[in-house]
Amino acid sequence: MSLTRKEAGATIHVSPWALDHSTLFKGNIAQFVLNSLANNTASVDKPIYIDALDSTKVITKRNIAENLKKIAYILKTRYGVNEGDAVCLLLTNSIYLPVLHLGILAAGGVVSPANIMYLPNELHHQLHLSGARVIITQPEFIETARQGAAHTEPEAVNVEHILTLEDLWQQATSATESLDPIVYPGDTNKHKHAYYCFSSGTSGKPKGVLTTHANIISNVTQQVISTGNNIYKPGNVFGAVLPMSHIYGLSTFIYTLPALGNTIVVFEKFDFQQVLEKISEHKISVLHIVPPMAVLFAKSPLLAEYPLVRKYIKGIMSGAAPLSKSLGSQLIERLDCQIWQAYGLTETSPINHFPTYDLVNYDVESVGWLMPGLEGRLVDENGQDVHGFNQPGELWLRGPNVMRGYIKNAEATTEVFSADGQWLRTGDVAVVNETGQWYIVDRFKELIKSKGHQVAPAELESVLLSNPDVVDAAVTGIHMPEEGTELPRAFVVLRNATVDPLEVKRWFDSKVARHKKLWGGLVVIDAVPKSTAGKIQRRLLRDRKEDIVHG
Ligand code: 4UV
Repeated sequence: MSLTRKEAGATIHVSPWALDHSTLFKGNIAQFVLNSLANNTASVDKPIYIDALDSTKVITKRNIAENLKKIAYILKTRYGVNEGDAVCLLLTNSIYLPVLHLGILAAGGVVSPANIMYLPNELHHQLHLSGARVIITQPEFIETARQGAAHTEPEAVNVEHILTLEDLWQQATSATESLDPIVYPGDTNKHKHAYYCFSSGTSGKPKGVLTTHANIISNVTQQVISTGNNIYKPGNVFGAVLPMSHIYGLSTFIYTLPALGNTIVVFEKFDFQQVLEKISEHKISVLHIVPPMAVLFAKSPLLAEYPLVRKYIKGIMSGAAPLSKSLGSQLIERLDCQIWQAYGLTETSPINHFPTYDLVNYDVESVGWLMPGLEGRLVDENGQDVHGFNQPGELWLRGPNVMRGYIKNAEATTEVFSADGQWLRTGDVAVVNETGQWYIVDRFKELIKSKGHQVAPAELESVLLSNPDVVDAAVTGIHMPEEGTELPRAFVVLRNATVDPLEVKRWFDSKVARHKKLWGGLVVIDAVPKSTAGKIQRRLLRDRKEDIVHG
């Protein structure tokens, strides 16, 4: 089967799987999940979510169906959440979070998940763009939520309710009334937003991604088709160690796995030893991880103390950043299980490549094959199409899971799409071989992936420049293969020689969330290298060898 065709002089790569667009569910994703659960042959009392630390706490198929409708009712009638209203979630993982998420969608609301590491000003940025009037959080983040809502820069926001998930859950479970998911007739779900995750795209500060119900229904369907009877099959027990506030955990644990009737053991956070302990207790067979977690599984001596991990774990899916061949091979040897990679973007709701097309010939360094209904194109730095196999180019994508654009940012939306508006420019450099397997080999865009989280250099630069002692600044990601991650490093021009760079670094680290701190250090330079157009030449910075200030 040929996986390429020509179109107006371009080589278009196509998926080996077919997607019949006419079969895509039209409507609300909450209804889609409910229908999928109902059609699943498992008993209504089957646990879908189990609390990793207390297996008496479970959410069954029946609980999801009943409680999401009650949550929708309470949100609409007591908190005024109507169609199109954003609700900000500042929450750690729990078995209740997915039901809340689906309840917001059932009410017609839009979920705006926030990173729990955010400082108030970072939360404010998200509240400002999403326009959320309700924040649902937990006791330890109430103060961050209050301060974020009270910020006035660049503009005041209008948050009317800050409440805890526990409070909402109690109200919902004692309610006698409920609300069926709002119906989106015809093709209208192509315009109805489901959630706003944040991404810096190809450049600039984090932007809210407009993901529609149709986008996410497409991507879940694409995953269901491509997984076939592999990986996402109900006999497996999945461990949710990734945050459900990031698109990877959100999409996998809130939509795809429950829709397929799988059981998910939910960890509040990733604690390596705890995960090792709980794998045998819950007989967890598949984990979704990011590469820094892969380093622990590949190298930590702790693993030897838990021999049952090797018995129970059958497969590990890695994503959100590159997993090197050597790390992948070490995992296979140490865990005696299958290792897969998938490739996704917030802008594509999220998965574009999946490894299940040919698991026998799948190469662990590859991200697999294009998902059903997706088309890819490779374009070089001069805007010329790349032809032939194993030739690098920027990956452009077209398909039903591609976002509509960024909230209140027409300029960035125009920039991230091709001139004809048809293709999303991913900013990633990829190659594809004769078998249709894809490899992500580099990144054109500015993004730094720090432990799986997005970090936008432009955001860190603007914080640095707000310090009067910093005359100019550039931030780039330093690749740390041993740690399976990139780390943000700042290059700064200081006001004069009396300014202490360590002070500047400490000041900076107090202004940003944990994952944005300068873990890669700070370097003092004479001038930031820029192109004639004034663009920072970040690639030139990576190899600078001046003294690095840590601490
Ligand atoms: O927008 P984002 O933070 O989105 C993600 C989503 C990842 C996944 C991966 C597997 C899944 O099953 C899933 O549901 C979601 O990371 O960041 C997008 C950028 O991250 C890099 C690449 O630069 C994207 O533009 N990236 C993501 N996956 C990979 C990757 C990968 N497997 N290999 C290399 N880079």
